[in-house]
Amino acid sequence: MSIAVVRGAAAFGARPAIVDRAGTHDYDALLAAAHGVARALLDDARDLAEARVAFMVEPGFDYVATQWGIWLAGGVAVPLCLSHPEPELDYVLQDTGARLIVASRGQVGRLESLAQRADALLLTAGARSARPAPTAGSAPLPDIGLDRRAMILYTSGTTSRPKGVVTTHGNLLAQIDSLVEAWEWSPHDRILHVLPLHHTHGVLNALLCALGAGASCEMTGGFDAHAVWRRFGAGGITLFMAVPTIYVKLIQAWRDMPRDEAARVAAGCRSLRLMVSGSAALPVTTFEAWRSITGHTLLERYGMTEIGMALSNPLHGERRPGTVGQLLPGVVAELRDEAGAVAAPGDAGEIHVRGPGVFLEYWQRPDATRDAFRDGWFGTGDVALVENGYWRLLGRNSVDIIKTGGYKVSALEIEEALRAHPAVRDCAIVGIEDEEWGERIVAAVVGQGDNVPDESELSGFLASRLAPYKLPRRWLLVDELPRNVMGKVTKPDVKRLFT
Ligand code: MLC
Ligand code: AMP
Repeated sequence: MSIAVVRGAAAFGARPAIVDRAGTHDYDALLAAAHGVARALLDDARDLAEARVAFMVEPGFDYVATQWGIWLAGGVAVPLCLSHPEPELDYVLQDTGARLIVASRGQVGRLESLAQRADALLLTAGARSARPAPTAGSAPLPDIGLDRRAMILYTSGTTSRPKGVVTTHGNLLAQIDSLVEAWEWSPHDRILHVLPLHHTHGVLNALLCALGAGASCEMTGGFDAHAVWRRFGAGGITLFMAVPTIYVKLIQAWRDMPRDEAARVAAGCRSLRLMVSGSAALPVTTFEAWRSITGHTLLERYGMTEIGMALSNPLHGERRPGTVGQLLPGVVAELRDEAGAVAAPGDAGEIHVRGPGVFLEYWQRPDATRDAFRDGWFGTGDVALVENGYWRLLGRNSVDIIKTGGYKVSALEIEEALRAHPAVRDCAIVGIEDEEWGERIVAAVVGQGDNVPDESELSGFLASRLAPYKLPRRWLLVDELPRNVMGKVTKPDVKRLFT
């Protein structure tokens, strides 16, 4: 899909594709707008030939028209995060070398100086969507093979700066096909989409699967607990996907509602056929509370930007809380011990994955790409075991990766940013367990000389450099960081400072 989604869309013609604040848009309108975007991007060129095109557009029709337009023109789509401060956006623009940027009217102002610095052409989204569909006389759009690069999503990891995960059209097609089959997507589905559109959960699972199946995707803004409940209450939604934090927030909001309203919105959930949780561990208490409120048994699944989705509880059959089910169609995975040998049945090991959905490379990081694979198998860094046929995640093998609100954050990236503050001699960032956020980011800081860092000063300093979801939520000033005999900071001891 990817480009295959775009090619397949003509068959869905007048069916509703996107519902956003401006109204309902059918597949024909989406295709016409995407062609307009492609022509504008191509200008006189025949093929963007995998040029990276960064775009910053709010969820809705223009976002999708831009994404599809980039693909039709032969470009690589690089969605920018709406909440990123300038330095993070600048990093992505520099790293991808994007010379074309598309921004919605509301975002153009933020991107002007960045585009200048990147020597990139800045186009306005939406302005082009009113253009007529291609006429018979216009040059044909390029023919895009499935082995071509399609998208770069930035993901934090064990390096201090985020890496660009490159997927081909073929990778995306495999990832989408797998989920459309497993979760039985159909043109009769209508998903309520509340996730950010710079990560795989929102882009692939919720948006592209819907459009690949000819279903409708409602995107009327980001996440707002009351708006979601109101929408459930109005009926007509068949699918919902979210991270555990969203379910926790929905449960909190539901408990605070007047009882008659609570009963009404919960009853509205009857129109849904599937509610999915993923991106972080779903607490069993949340699984149970959700079932008692809505009657729905959440389907928990496991995936990663680099591989798409790999494991899922069944659509039909028992969904076992605390597990991520079984292998999805087309996915091959095995558990390996620390020495790289396949783990004995019943033993824990690191999940290794292969298959057509596995990404191509980290953008311009051949060493990182090489290190991530062992004999063609991608090492996820997640440790699991198989228990009575169901896979159970046990944790990650890096303490420097934090999952907060479903976002993956690198402790090393925050530490590096914080050490640039003149009042900080040293620091350690860890994630501590949290009912609402999964993990909450906290910081232990050693001051420089007589300079005692002030918490709000440090927060402000980081906020101008890092995304809001990467900011520490608690601060502790310490004389020294706990270290082992080798002098290395011991993160488990840092965590204990906060309990
Ligand atoms: C925000 N806040 C946090 C926080 N994020 N506090 C602690 N920890 C965090 N991580 C605080 C803010 O400072 C603010 O506080 C208040 O919460 C509301 O902020 P917000 O930004 O308005 O929050 P909200 O919109 O409610 O965001 C929560 C969320 C969001 C869950 C909707 O985090 C989100 O969209 N998460 C999804 C991420 C995602 O898509 N991950 C998928 C990655 S792909 P105050 O005091 O100002 O009120 C992947 C692969 C796979 O993982 O398997 O899917
Ligand atoms: P990302 O790099 O943002 O794509 O996040 C991928 C990571 O999210 C995986 O490596 C896991 O650590 C985590 N993850 C995804 N789904 C689940 C789940 N159901 N339970 C626990 N962790 C999950």
